[in-house]
Amino acid sequence: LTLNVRLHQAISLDDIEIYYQPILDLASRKIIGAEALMRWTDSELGVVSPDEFIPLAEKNGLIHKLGDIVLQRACSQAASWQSITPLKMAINFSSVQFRYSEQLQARIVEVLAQTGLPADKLDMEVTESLLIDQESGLMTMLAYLKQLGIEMSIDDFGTGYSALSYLQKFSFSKLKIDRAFINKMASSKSDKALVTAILAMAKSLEMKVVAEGIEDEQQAQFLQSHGCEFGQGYLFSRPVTAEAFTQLLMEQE
Ligand code: G
Ligand code: G
Ligand code: NA
Repeated sequence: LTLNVRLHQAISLDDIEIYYQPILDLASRKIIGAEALMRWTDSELGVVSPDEFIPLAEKNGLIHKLGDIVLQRACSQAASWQSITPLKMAINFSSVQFRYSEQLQARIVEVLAQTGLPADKLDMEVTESLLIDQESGLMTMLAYLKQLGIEMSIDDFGTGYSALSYLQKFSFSKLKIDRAFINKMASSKSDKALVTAILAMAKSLEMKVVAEGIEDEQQAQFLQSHGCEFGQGYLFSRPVTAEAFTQLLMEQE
């Protein structure tokens, strides 16, 4: 209950911050994108992880408001970063946000217009759970957003149930390999085999791949040599404030 009340308060006091983690082209090691990640430090509770407050927000409906804050701020930030480098902004969308799919779709179109961010610079990250209880309008909506130029990505790939061919039907053009697999590649032959197989299948279906949670050079090299084009992880940078991210962009130009 406390957390619930504090979260309402955090939203009205504008206490939710957005951090940005660079997404790199593994070959050139240049930043080609950013993932927007919510951060909340409560004056009494301290740092509250999104793993804690997002599931709560999905239950009490605050996810719609939170999602809108991230959408608005991250698109506005990405629009201003275009003058430094043409990066894509990856934003996480909860499956719950798609329950009001018409409003969500309208709001995305509106925010792109307001912020001036080109549609092809927005990357929507959703999880496989979105496709479980697919209502009829979902496929139409995803196809519409894709046709605007928005990239649709599947997050945490490998933890859910989707087949790659199925994702392709739903207009997804990119997948993010869950960091649990990347993390275990060095110690687990089967995880390494799984990652290799995902990369091979993604290639034959012409889907782009981002590996998450890259923490060392060995992982980066292995992934790159097996056809993974993009990467994200502590090896390159942790999620940082907008100011720090701007600095990273300036340094590479
Ligand atoms: O940043 P961190 O690893 O602590 O995030 C934990 C989880 O919270 C991740 O699964 C991430 O996708 C999720 N998360 C972070 N920011 C957002 C957001 O803006 N929207 C949604 N739906 N999930 C988010
Ligand atoms: O589920 P999602 O992909 O949105 O998760 C992103 C989360 O992963 C963020 O909370 C971010 O802080 C975390 N993260 C990003 N890079 C790394 C990494 O290299 N190692 C670990 N352990 N976590 C990472
Ligand atoms: Na994500």
